[in-house]
Amino acid sequence: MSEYLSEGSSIKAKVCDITMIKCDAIVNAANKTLLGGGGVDGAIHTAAGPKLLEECIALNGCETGEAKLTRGYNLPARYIIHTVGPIYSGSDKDPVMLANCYKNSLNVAKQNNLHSITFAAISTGIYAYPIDDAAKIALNTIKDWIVANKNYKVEVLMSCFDGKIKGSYDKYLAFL
Ligand code: AR6
Repeated sequence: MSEYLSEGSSIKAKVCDITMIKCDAIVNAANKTLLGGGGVDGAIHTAAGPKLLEECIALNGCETGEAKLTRGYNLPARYIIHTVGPIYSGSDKDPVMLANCYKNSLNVAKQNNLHSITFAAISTGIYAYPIDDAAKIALNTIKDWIVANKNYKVEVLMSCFDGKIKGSYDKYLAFL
């Protein structure tokens, strides 16, 4: 398995269902309402239970590229970081917005002293971001964050729903 290691922090990719992962926080690919939806967002709400929606309602939505924290409720993960990816349009703003999702999610993790973080592949499903481009942006952004936050250790897992997604991550992990 390819893995990036730097002074106690790490990034790796695994085929798994993110709702089954025990860690400090999983990162959800939400929408601006934060009120649930399809894809991984729907799976997380179903697995976490109805109290998650109650907490999400009180958050009053989330802008694209930003990130907000809730408890994990019935999930094995303690917390959920909800971020909103860009709807892929091919514009110059897409990569910036997608990078902001990863950066701001890690900032929220650090602010809350969370060290093991599992990311869904933000925007690569319903929001149609090409997986290869999204994987490259995700990994470079996370690596840059790790380097810029050297004295804060994080163990990052990229949750891949299938082997094709893992293949994209592994390809770029080898070159970080
Ligand atoms: N575990 C891990 N990854 C998953 C799971 C799972 N259980 N289920 C899906 N994926 P998507 P988006 C992968 O569509 O593109 C929602 O309706 C999936 O294969 O969930 O950011 C929201 O409410 C894909 O690689 O999120 C928004 O309206 C990745 O998760 C919209 O979809 C993200 O796919 C967000 O679209």
